[in-house]
Amino acid sequence: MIKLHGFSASNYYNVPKLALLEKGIAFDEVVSYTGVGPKYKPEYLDKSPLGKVPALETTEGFVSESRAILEYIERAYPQHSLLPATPFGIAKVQEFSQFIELYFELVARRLILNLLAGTEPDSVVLNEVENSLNKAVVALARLSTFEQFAYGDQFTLADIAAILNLPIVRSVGKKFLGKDPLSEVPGLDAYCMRMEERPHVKKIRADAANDYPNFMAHLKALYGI
Ligand SMILES: N[C@@H](CCC(=O)N[C@@H](CS)C(=O)NCC(=O)O)C(=O)O
Repeated sequence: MIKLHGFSASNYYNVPKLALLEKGIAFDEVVSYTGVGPKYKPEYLDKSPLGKVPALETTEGFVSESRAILEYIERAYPQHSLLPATPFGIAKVQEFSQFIELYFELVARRLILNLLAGTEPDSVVLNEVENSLNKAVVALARLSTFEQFAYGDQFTLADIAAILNLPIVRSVGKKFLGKDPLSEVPGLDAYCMRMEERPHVKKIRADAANDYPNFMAHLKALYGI
């Protein structure tokens, strides 16, 4: 059986985890936190060269990088496809997913350490994050109306990208920018609430909440934060 290495409080780990759940593929979970190095799981670097979470263990070997893992899962297990049927539809889903990751997740992530450690961000970084998020918010409304799904009329990888990567943007916005920038995107709040009703999304959230104290204890033990 395939094994997913990582931890449930990680949004990146949850990307392939939600895909596997939605597709009905059996898998085992192997807990591995971040901070791999001499003091913690040095052998994990053989699974994921930068020590990042997630990594997927297959019968042929390990695959790291959530995007590559999704590609493997879709091709190895075509049932309950999470991609549209046409090349154009597939490209649009990938476009949306990449947009969310590059212009929202990776931008908000610049403040994740401040969020976790409860420290004040550097004002230059904060300003850059705010400007980038404001631009991305305007652009997101051009990519999707969020009337039903993020793209098209079926649940796809675009929804997985949105559901799992946008909460960090809301958290960073509320904590450091004095507002939730995403609530300015027409239809997005209602869409997110609908997605939270999906049974597998509820499981992802419950697993994340259960794992959070363990993840924080791990960070404290390893880095003292
Ligand atoms: N590009 C990677 C990013 C994964 C990532 O950044 N994961 C975080 C956990 S949410 C991590 O492992 N961080 C530890 C580190 O960057 O050293 C992917 O898509 O899988």
